[in-house]
Amino acid sequence: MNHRIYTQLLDKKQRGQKSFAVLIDPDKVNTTAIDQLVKLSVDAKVDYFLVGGSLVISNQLDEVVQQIKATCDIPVILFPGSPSQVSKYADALLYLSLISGRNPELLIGQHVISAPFVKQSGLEIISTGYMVVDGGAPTTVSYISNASPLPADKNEIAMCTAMAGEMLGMKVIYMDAGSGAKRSITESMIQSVAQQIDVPLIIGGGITDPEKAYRNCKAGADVIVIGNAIEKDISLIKEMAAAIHSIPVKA
Ligand code: 1GP
Repeated sequence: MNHRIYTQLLDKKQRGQKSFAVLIDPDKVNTTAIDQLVKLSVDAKVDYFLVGGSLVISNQLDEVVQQIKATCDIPVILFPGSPSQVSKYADALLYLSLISGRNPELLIGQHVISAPFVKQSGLEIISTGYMVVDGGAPTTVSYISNASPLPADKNEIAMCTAMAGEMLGMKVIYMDAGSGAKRSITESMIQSVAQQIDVPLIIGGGITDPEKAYRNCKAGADVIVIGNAIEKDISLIKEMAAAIHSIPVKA
């Protein structure tokens, strides 16, 4: 297995270089929309595409990934909502264990069932401690996961969960307020977690303005994921990228 994407994430973290990932839900795009999204993303120097959704109904994951790969060099990372969301055409896969929940199926059960299939894909697998934080609305992810989200004001729980994830060997921590969250994750929670872990920290859910994305990076996020806000206004890609990339990189 290659470690290209992960090595790049670590390298960027070391230099304090922040990344912007655009989330694409394969259920919500068509060929024209993907072309437009890719063009704007290339122009804005988007770092990654995250492809997936909690509820992929359509069967077009392979097609979506292939179309992106055929038109640009931006790495495509799968963000699967279920074990069936695997496409060998992507660059890597976030192998998510829902460490904020206590549903054994999403901690390890589904992984056991899908392991041979995931391995066979040949994808770069990035073990991910996935933490769903209460975003003020029951989002698809919290419903599907059937696990209570981590309370938004309990920084200590978030901190200890992330530390445990890292010590268990997870390569990244992804804190998610859920797609379309009313409240994104607070800067104080991001800061508490970032101070305690060395692995890259991905933050997403309900980020709608560039200022918020910038503040999240300042608080310690290494990768900012945005889906909903861009679905609503595609021109936001440019502003979001500019805000995230404005954080100075260490020499
Ligand atoms: C959801 O973190 C992602 O899993 C992104 O959330 O769609 O609210 O940007 P939004």
